[in-house]
Amino acid sequence: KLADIGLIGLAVMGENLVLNMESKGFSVAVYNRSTEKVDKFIEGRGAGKNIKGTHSVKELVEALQKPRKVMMLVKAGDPVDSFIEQIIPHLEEGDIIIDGGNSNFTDTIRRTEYVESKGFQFIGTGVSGGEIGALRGPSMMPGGSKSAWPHVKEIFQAVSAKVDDGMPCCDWVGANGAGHYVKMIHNGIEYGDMQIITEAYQFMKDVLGMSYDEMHQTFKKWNSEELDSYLIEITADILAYKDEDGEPMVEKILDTAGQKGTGKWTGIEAMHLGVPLTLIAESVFSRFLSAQLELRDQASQVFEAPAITFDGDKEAMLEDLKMAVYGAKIISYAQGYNLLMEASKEHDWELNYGDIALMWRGGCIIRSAFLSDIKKAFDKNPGLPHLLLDDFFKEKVQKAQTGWRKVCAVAVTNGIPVPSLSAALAYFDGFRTKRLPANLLQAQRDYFGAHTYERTDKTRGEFFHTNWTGEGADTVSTAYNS
Ligand code: 2AM
Repeated sequence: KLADIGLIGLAVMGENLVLNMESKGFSVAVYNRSTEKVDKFIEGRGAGKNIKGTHSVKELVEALQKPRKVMMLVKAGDPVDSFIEQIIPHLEEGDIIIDGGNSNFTDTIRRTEYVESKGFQFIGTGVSGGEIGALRGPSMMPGGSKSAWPHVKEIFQAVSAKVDDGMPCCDWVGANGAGHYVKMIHNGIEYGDMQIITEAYQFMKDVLGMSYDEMHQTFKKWNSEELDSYLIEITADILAYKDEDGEPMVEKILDTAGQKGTGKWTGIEAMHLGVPLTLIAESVFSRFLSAQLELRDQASQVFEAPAITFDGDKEAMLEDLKMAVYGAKIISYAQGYNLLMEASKEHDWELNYGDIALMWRGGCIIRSAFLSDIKKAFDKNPGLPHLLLDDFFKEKVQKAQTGWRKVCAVAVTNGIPVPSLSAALAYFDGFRTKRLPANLLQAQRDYFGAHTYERTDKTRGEFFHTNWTGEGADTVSTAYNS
């Protein structure tokens, strides 16, 4: 009997996804470049299950029901292109190649076009949730050849995480690279969420002088309130974890953050599309700063930190801190959605923002109760131009700002860095300010480069130049903008 789907790439994500598919009643054929891993899997975790091991791409493809679905979970980059070349000669019209790796969306756009040009279909899908997610139900974000979706929908939605009344955290995202784009934004938001939490941790530890047990209790409490989320939950767990000598494990870990680049991609995308994605960008930069260990070590010997002067009400400050985290989180998602909206226009994806919130609601690293509120906001108004203009979030940010401002002020006074909490607040203040000082900026540009400006008392699109010094010519700058 032919298998329902084929999977290439038996690293831990691949293995777990295969076991997940099989547990939902699908038969799976598997292949891996190093074929000994196929045998090991079939004899080990895959033993006695409806899983067929194969030892070549040809054998894999021939083991599948038509239209064939060949899914790759291999290292992003060249290996994906190499497998596409190996798979194509064995396909027939209507067959589908699926890339479930962490590919850059621009590669997915290119591959969709390429595979379609050969007469086949391509899906690039984000898969989030780590190893456990892959096994128990990940969040899945598929995009690519739309005509392929009806053929994989049943399998994808069966294996994906479910929330509330059984809603799958997987739906069609959009054409070509849309799925991997949404996965990229997910990862950027994940960087932001993690950074905000670490800033709260440092504030608790260094300003409020809290013990690890107290911090554990606080995050546990937060996880039962509006911040209820996977990342807050694991933070509570982590802070309670003691090393063999009884010391908090976290204290033993070197403070230099790693990254695989998806947060960086999100930041670069924001630059490309001109979107103020300040919180995620700060989070990426904060990781870079953490990685400059030696420079920081030198600087810490050169500069004295201000003495911590906080002597207020700790409990009240903790409520303020929660509001700071909550307010910044709203800003981060608002900025992320702002980028999604611009990308949707740029690439004609017609993204469904409520569905995206639902896909992130369970299974993935940023899963949280909060995402239900985002889903509600877009269900209420699918054309909502910005999350902060939704009544629910507007009210929440209004309420959060008092405590949030206090936290930033106390942090600044005490010399504790809160780059993301404060960048988000600065964004909020800029966003709600009717008149920004960009009028002066335009004047400067016109002064030194005759770049012209628009006037408050004339219609938009009419440009003016002032001869500021009396020495410049009347010629204005056009294409050449220095
Ligand atoms: P391997 O077991 O043969 O190394 C995650 O690393 C998955 O991607 C593994 O299944 C791994 O196969 C595969 N992979 C990594 N680099 C690859 C390459 N250059 N060509 C084919 N598969 C690769």
